[in-house]
Amino acid sequence: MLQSQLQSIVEKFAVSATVSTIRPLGSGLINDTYLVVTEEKDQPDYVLQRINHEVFPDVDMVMRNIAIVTRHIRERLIAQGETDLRHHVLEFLPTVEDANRLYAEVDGHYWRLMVFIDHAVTKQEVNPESAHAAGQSFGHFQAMLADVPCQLGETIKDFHNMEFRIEACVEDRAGRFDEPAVQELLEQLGNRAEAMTEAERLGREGKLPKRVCHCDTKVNNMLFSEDGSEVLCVIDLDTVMPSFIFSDYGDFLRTAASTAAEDEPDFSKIQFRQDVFQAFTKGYLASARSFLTPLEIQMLPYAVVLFPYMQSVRFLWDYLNGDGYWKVQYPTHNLVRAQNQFELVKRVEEAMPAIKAFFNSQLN
Ligand code: GN1
Ligand code: MG
Repeated sequence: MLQSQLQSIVEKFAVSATVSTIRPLGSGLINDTYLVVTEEKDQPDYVLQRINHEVFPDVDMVMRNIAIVTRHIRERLIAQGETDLRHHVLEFLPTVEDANRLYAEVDGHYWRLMVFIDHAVTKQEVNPESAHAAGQSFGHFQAMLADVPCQLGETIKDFHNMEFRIEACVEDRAGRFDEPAVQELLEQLGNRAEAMTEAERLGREGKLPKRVCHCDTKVNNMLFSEDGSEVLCVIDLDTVMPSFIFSDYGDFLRTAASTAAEDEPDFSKIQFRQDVFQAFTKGYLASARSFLTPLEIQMLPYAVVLFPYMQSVRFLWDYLNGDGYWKVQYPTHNLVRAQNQFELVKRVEEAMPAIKAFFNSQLN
């Protein structure tokens, strides 16, 4: 996009600094992101982002959730005595037209502007140390939001609803249902469907609460201090919504504790990393244990299986329906991903005695 176009979008927001340049930032696939550099030394730079409203159809809901969450976190941090708020919570700017609105619509596209957090780095690599930091930060994020007074919206409806994800797998728009590999996977997934939908049943019985979750807990969704020693802030808040707490605990381990990428076709490379699992769990329990119910804690091992299982079902759904959601590089790419994630389910099942033994050692 032209500088002048981007500049005029920035002008829709209540920015007092003078913009010097605007340039692309990062490599995110979902949203388009730019760094807005300002001239004044005492003014921050900004991040301008176009929100992908195909993935997030209700932009207003996304930004309302983010407003509630960042305001609540800011209050919590102030109460904890934090003085450097700029580095510890995202700050979105209102528009010039409406001080209560955190996004602007321009030619059918939706934009937002936030303060750029300087002196910060992201990490792509997971090791026990960063896994521990991630556990602690995502647990702390949930803990700070455990008493949000307002109801948040579901920015992607039924996002982590296992019953819904299984039911969706009956559609076969691409006509791939009868392939032997599909049938085999469906049978194995079906054998576990009852066990994997336990959270929804317990939720209906009023035994398991939904809480504000991040719902995209990856190591690169946290900002670290420049020397890498401290997590400053959890970022990428589009998927923040009510969910069972398993979303943030289980989905991190799905990617971080597997020795192979989620589309690795050589399944013999898939192992479950006990070191990452243990470090992440220790960090998570340290910050989340105080607000979790006994049942939530007791079910954390279930969450470790649930997320590779759910991702296997979601990839298979996309394969059956013609690969409209995840980009594919070859025709069976989504099938391979679904099989890969199911392989991880089996590795986690094998590791379950060790997983449970570790929990016992931590909780007693
Ligand atoms: C999507 O694009 P990315 O990596 O942030 C998906 C996640 C899946 C993941 C699997 C909004 O996340 O739920 O786990 O792909 N996000 C959405 O690769 O569907
Ligand atoms: Mg993301």
